[in-house]
Amino acid sequence: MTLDHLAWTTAPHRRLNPLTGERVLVSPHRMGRPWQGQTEAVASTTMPAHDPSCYLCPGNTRVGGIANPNYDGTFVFDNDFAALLPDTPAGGTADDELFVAEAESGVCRVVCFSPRHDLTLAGMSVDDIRRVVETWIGQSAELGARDDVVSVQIFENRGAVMGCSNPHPHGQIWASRHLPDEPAKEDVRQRDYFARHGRPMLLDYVERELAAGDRIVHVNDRFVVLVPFWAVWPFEKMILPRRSIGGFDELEPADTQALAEALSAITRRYDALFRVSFPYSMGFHQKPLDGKDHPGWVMHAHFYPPLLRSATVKKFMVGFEMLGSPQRDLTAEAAAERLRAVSGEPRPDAG
Ligand code: H2U
Ligand code: ZN
Repeated sequence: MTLDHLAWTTAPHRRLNPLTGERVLVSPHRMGRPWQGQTEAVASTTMPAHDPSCYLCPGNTRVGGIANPNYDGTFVFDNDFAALLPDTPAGGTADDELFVAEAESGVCRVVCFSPRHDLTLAGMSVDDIRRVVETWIGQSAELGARDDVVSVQIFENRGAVMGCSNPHPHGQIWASRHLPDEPAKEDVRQRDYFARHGRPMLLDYVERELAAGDRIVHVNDRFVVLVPFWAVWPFEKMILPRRSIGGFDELEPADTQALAEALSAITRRYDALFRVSFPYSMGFHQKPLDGKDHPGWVMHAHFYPPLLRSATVKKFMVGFEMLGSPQRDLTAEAAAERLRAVSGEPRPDAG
């Protein structure tokens, strides 16, 4: 039996995330109340282009005593407080199924997106964002070539509400010996789908979404920005390629440019939604970098923003969500509609 479109826009239901096997409870009947769409004024602090107390600005000294160069594009350095260390001795518990631990090793880096302290991806030009993508490509290639690295996890935490300690535009890279749990789940599910259909899951998914249209937020000739059918966070989005690209090493120059354009559009729409510099955690999932073929893998970005109704009302994952499964009232389709309705143009105050 199929759940018709009308039912899933009005009646409580569960949606499956085919990438992870996890479900989200959707309760659209609770959205009966009219949409408020508040855009209360949030004190906007003007930031200097260079902050002498910022450890990421060019020429400044970091906590460990090392000075940043006077960089003028992107700048990458080894995290001074790395969560993973390259020289961890191998080992682990051998035969106790209740106390399982194994050594983990890796490399953690920080990527400054711009020398400008007061910019964000949304405020940067597409060409400058393209340089960030090129930096990710280079880092993924360099770290992925190591024998002791299988996973290169590229991500950005934005905004104090996401625990980001510094407004200077930057992201992180954690490269590790083992595939972490999220990409590991996606690996199993994409592998299984490919074995059964002979096509990558996410390529089929993108084609079906483009045909349906109601969860699409932005499209260019190489990438699609959408609110996934199984979105958990109110305004969760994904960037998906329109052809089979497994990882950063497979991006052609035109893909790089188009990915930068998609990143610009996604972040600008976020900022426009509640007229605030929108907080989120974002990151890319790509194939394991173990030198093997992963034909079922399609690289993609996830954007997980915590805001629910306004610049200050955030979603909490508590109660049933902690103990049962995540839940949302606003459907993915309604979220996509709101994101389409706002402009992807720069904010007037963007740098
Ligand atoms: P956030 O993206 O969560 O704000 O983290 C910034 C990173 O920068 C954080 O991982 C690192 C922290 O360890 N850092 C340095 O490597 N050197 C410094 O001087 C301060 C912060
Ligand atoms: Zn700075």
